Amino acid sequence: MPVPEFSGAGPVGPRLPGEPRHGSSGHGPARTWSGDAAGECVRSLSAGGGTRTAPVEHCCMTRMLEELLSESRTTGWATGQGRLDQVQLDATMLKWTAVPIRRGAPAVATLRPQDPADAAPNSLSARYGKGAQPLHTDGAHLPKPPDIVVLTCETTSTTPTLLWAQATTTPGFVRHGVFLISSGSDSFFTTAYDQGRLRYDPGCMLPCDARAHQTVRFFEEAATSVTGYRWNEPGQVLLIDNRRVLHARASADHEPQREIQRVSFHVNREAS
Ligand SMILES: O=C(O)CCC(=O)C(=O)O
Ligand SMILES: [Fe+2]
Repeated sequence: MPVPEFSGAGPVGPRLPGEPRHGSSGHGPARTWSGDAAGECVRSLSAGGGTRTAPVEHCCMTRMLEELLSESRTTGWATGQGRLDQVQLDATMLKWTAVPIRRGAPAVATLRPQDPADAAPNSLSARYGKGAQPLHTDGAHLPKPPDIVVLTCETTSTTPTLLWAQATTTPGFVRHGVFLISSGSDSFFTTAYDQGRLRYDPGCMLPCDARAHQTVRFFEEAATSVTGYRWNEPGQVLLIDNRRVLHARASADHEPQREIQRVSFHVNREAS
C-alpha cells in the first residue's frame, strides 16, 4: 500500500501580524519564523528603493512552538521551518521542560542510523539497525514520557519519518493489555494507553497477556496506514504530539549519513 506523503517544503517567509496564516499541520506549505539575535521579530520593508527592517508590533518569541502545538491539535503533528535553537528558546519562554530520552544524555540528540553493534542497549537501533523502525512513542521506558517531540533536519533526507495518529476511540485491548517495561532496575508494568495518552515501544515493552499481544498486532497493522513526512528542504521542523501519535523512521539502509536532531519536552500544563 503506498504511503501518503507530505513535506514542509516551500518556505513562504515569516507571517506578519494580520496576515493570513498558512496551515502547517501536514499538508499546506511550510512557514518560516524569524527572529533577530535577541529573539525580536523583524520584518523587511521596502521603501523608496531601499530596504529597512522594523520591529513587528507583537513579540513572537514563542510563536513557532505555540503555533506548531496549536496546529498539531488537529492531526497530532505539525510542520514548518525553523532552527533547533529557536525551538529551545521558545520552549524556555513557554516554561516547557526538556526531557532526555536516555538517562544521563543531553536532551538534544542527533539521531543517526546505527548498526546494532554500535547502538545503546534496548534502543530501536539495537534491534532494527538501519532498517525500518516499528511505530513507537519516544521515551516509553520513562515513568513520565515526553509530551512533545520536535525533530529538525538541518539538511535534507530521503528517509521519511512515518506518522500514525490514534483514532478517537482506543480499542479496549490497547487500554487494558499489560506490558512489562524492561528498563533494568526501573522496570515496571503498564498499559499502552493510560490517562489519555499512548505509550508504546516494542523495543522496551514486553507483552504480558493476550490483550497486550493483540495490541502489538494492532500497532504492527497500523504501520500499513501511516503518513510519510519527507525532509525535502533544509531547516524543516516536525512537531509530534507524543501522547497521541506513534512515529517511526523508514528504512535508512540507503542513507547511513542521515542526521536528524531531536528534542523532547514536558509541556507547561497551565499554558497547554
Ligand atoms: O529519524 C527519524 O525520522 C525518527 C527516529 C526516531 O523516531 C527515533 O530514533 O526514536
Ligand atoms: Fe522515535
